[in-house]
Amino acid sequence: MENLEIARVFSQMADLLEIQDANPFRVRAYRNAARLVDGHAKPMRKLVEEENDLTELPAIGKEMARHIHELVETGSLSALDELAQKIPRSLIDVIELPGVGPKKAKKLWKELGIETVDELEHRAAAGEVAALSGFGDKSQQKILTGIEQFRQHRSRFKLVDADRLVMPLLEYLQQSSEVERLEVAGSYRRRVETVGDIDLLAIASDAKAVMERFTSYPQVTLVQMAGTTRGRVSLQSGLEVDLRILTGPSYGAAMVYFTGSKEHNIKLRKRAIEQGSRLSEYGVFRQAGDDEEGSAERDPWAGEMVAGRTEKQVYAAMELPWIAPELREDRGEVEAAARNELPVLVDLADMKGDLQMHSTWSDGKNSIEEMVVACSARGYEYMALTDHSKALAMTGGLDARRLREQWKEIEEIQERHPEIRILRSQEVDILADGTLDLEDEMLEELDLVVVAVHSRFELPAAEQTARILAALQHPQVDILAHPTGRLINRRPPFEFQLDEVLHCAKENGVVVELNANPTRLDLKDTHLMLARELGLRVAISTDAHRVRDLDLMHYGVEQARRAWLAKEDVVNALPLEDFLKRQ
Ligand code: DGT
Ligand code: CA
Ligand code: CA
Ligand code: ZN
Repeated sequence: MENLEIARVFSQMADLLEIQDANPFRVRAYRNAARLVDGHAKPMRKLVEEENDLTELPAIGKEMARHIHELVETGSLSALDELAQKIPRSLIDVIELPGVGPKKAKKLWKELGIETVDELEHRAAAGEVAALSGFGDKSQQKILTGIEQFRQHRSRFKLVDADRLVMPLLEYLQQSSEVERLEVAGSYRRRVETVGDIDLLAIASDAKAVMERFTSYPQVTLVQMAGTTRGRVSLQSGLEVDLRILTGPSYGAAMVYFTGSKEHNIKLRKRAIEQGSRLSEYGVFRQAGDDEEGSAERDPWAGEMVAGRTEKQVYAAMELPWIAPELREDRGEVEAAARNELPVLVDLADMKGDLQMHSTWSDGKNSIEEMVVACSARGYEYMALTDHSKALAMTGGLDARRLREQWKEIEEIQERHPEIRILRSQEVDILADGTLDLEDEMLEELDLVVVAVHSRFELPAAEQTARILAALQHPQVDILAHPTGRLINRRPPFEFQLDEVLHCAKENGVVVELNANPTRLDLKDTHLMLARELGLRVAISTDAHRVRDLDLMHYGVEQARRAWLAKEDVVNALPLEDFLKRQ
């Protein structure tokens, strides 16, 4: 069980205890434990394996330590199961809605019998919630808006969280000798920044055995369905997983179908029809008679099957080259494929450097040398150290004096590591008036100037835009970092005119960042497509705050691929020489 899941169990405990009017001290203990576990660098699983004393962790007492052991060893928590006997588990989602909380959830449950978000939506829409004492029209409206947000955000998992939850499940299933092939399709395979659910496809020598193994995965809290070829379960984390068991001759067609997107599939099916064939999750079939539509409804295998085993064959049967999953969004990829004009997408192996990272000089967790060794180990030719500037005092941002001291250290480390070029840089704050948080003479001595907005997100759009435009016009600026400021599922982008900013970046030769941190992914895919159309170049940077964050680069590359970017569009895919000479 992963930290994320353990943390979720703890916060569910806290929610249910709160509804029970349990001792607030106990509730807080669970909340604190949840926060600690979620933020902990090392998996609890490992700590337990290595027989560490968990009570040495802050916020973990004897009871929490026992719980963690139980969760790691059994995948569930008996204390939560006991609580859920008295209080429906589904109330947890209700409690976590904006404008609800434990007290109101309890009232909704006791007085209206509401146990789920769906029921709450129903009853609120019918006006029944406003009639409860302590609620009223306003509060009812707030709940309805909250439910909308819940459906948009909370029900979707960040890709990185999905990765953490899916990997152990795949490993578990693959341990079974009956599994011959197993892959993830859906939005996960398209590397969408958030996923609604997970779609697994498998070929099995014994479908029944594999289905049984799937539904008995220790993290399963609910088996929604378990047929012979399809199963669907909910996991402890709230993630829902579909498993479909397929046959070899249709595997490729099913991969195309279940990878989606739905819009991509619709476009493909239309093309098939135009070519006198039929595409389905079973394969590509040549039309036999004139009564095609009808016969296919009666028999999905009607007509002559011309492809199905591999995706490549399925696309080829429609006279198309294979299309990378990241492109399958019906954003022109089918048309481009038909003209044989698909871009050669940037790949993780193309990346030659990382242009944003922090060290212990500001808010990073590793020393400069540790970061250098790690970048060098990743085969990079260059790296930029971008500790914060002084306006971000809470991060220990550097003023001119400390920056010069840092340069001395960089120089020494550079001598020991000639294999990688360490660029002197800084993540310079764009101040509220659009000026930069570092003196011009210092900016001139930097190898790379990265600028970013970290404050005053609430400025009116016109002011925010003007602020950023002013910064971009500064002659020393090289890169605009995390341009929209959004945090996925947590904070919307601040309000400003992105198109104006992109135009201004183009005019001033400023590169825009694609921050690869999976919570940011900023710019996002559709924005990057705009940037690409304008001929802007993009820097894919991890914004690492510790060595292991450097491995988040692939999330950036995947997002870049979704935006059709080739390596030529990515400035840090350039070899060192070209990077230094770039315009
Ligand atoms: P998600 O789970 O919301 O992140 O997004 P997806 O794309 O994984 O969607 P999901 O899980 O509902 O379905 C997986 C794939 O199955 C989807 O990408 C395309 C295919 N699919 C599902 N429903 C339909 C449909 O009604 N028509 C077509 N053409 N394809 C569908
Ligand atoms: Ca899905
Ligand atoms: Ca699904
Ligand atoms: Zn930043």
